[in-house]
Amino acid sequence: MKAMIAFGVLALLLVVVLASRNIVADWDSDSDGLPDLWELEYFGDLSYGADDDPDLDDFTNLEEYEAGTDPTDATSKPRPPTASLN
Ligand SMILES: [Ca+2]
Ligand SMILES: [Ca+2]
Repeated sequence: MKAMIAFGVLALLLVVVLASRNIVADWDSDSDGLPDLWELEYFGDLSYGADDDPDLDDFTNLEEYEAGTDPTDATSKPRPPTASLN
């Protein structure tokens, strides 16, 4: 019986930890559409916004975030839309 309770508590703790990790990963304290962790990883602070383009590659931070490219490296940018022949 004790083992089952211990297992239940452990399972509950695991769920809480996993849920909080997701919340932390998506946390956007300045509400600019860019998760804080992403901004801190690339810029070291939260000073840039979603529409800024600090590496001047013509893609906004939001576009780079969604594409998974480096917003501080002009050679790392989302794939340009392919031209379609009509
Ligand atoms: Ca950019
Ligand atoms: Ca870039």
